[in-house]
Amino acid sequence: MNQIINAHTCNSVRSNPATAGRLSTDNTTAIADHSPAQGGRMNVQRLLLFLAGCYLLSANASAFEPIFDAHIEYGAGSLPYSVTSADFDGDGKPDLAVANHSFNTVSILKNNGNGTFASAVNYGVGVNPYSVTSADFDGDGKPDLAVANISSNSVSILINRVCCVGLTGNVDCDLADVADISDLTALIDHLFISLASLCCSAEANIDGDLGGVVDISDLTALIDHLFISLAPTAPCQ
Ligand SMILES: [Ca+2]
Ligand SMILES: [Ca+2]
Ligand SMILES: [Ca+2]
Ligand SMILES: [Ca+2]
Repeated sequence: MNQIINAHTCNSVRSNPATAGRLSTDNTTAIADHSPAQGGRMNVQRLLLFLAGCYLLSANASAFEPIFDAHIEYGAGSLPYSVTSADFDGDGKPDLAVANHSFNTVSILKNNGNGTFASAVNYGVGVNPYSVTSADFDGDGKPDLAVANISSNSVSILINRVCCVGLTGNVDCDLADVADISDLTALIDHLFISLASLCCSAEANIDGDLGGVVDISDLTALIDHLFISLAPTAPCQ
């Protein structure tokens, strides 16, 4: 099959099937010439191959053809100069970070999971942020932020400290996100001994009550998880 298969030749055949008989590498040799003297049977086979190629070309082209809905506006800070995307809260859906030049902030817009985004939450950075990018700078698996500040000649690094991802129980906020005896100790300390504040109260809401209260019920749930039923802890809220 020596004819050129591209959008031009395919469209030519679609718009005028009669041209099929003239398509070939040099557009002069007949492909679908039915004359026995011209080897018509072989040329019909080549025409079928050509049309199959057009079909594949069309299928591949449609797979990459972008079609966008009307735009939706979300508020950020003043003079947003730069935007990047990463899954900042670990729910598997890409979120947005926007550098706001005049507000000296970065806005984080969490992905609702259906193509919409939650309202911006702002974090302070240097003076007149000009661009923002994301990478895991501390190696904990969570994307962090780096912001270039044009007027303070600096880069702001914002380490991502996601509070509770997946299941609860990592009361001591260890980087491996493991629920074990250390978390039981931390919870007992919080509830009965030093009453120290928690690094992430959502991790300690182990029974998953909707109010997010951390109390003896959570201690009971953690003991059950670790020593008795071994049932999974409640999901983070
Ligand atoms: Ca996300
Ligand atoms: Ca990180
Ligand atoms: Ca832990
Ligand atoms: Ca609770």
